[in-house]
Amino acid sequence: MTTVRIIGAPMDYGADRRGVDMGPSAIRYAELADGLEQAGIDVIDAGDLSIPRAEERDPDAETPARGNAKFLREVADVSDRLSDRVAGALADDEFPLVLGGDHSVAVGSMRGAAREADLGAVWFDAHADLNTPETSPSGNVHGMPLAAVLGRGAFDEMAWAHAPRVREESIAYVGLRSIDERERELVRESEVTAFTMSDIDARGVTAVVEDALDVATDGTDGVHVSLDLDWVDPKTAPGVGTPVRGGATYREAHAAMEIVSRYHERDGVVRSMDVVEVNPILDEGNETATIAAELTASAFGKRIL
Ligand code: B3U
Ligand code: MN
Ligand code: MN
Repeated sequence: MTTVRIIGAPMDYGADRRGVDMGPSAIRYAELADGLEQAGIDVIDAGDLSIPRAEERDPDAETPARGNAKFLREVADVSDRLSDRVAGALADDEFPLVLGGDHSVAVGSMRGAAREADLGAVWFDAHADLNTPETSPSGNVHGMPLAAVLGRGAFDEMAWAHAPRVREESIAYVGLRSIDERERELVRESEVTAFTMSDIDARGVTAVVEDALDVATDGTDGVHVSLDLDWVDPKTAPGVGTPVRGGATYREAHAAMEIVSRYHERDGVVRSMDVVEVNPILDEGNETATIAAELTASAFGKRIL
């Protein structure tokens, strides 16, 4: 039986709007553990990493090659500690489930999961998260985690960021619909496979997610699933920092997670997962956290019947 180890990463250094630091609490409150248990999963909650409040820190502290990236020193520290926790869960034969926090937590998740394995990734997101400190229009690291693990731009020099066992060609986006001007070039020129919302419209979510999982499993030892709740349409999941209309419907989102679970049941390929960008301050009645918990249970095999 699979044992999931929940690791909370209440970090909001990577985002402009405060609130995602409350994500882990809100997702737990939405009965994540119950949902997973209903899917036949054993759950261990390892609690939260302790993370100083952003107000107590200096966003512009000097770090080498920081560019305009904010709170880089703090993100680096969390990333190092989180990657140890994720690698520790895997060493104990448990499945690391990281609750964010903003999407920069994925750097720690992926570095931890890629320590002993060649790691692919399926990135459910409205955004490409491929900015570097040089190209980012906002300076927010939550728009950069994929560039970080790939060691692109200034991240090349940063040992806390670069995960050498993650290759571009093993990464697939699902649901893109908001990409910055300079980032568009980066995505086009990269080896990352990009499935946009247009692909979902044209081909249906099932075919797209199967293709994405094929990309991420091909030639790797396992797959990281990164679920940014802004992938889902903001009418359904309003509690996110950077909502973009035209996202996945409630049913499409569940269908996608059910495909993830089927792949996992068949080949045991999914190695780690993070659920990020839930912002309870912007939410309506904890709806987004509830959907996050439900989608996670679907990803672990909870079915209607
Ligand atoms: N691409 C923009 C916006 C953004 C990225 N990820 C989120 N928002 N959540 C940026 O700031 O890099
Ligand atoms: Mn993201
Ligand atoms: Mn996003």
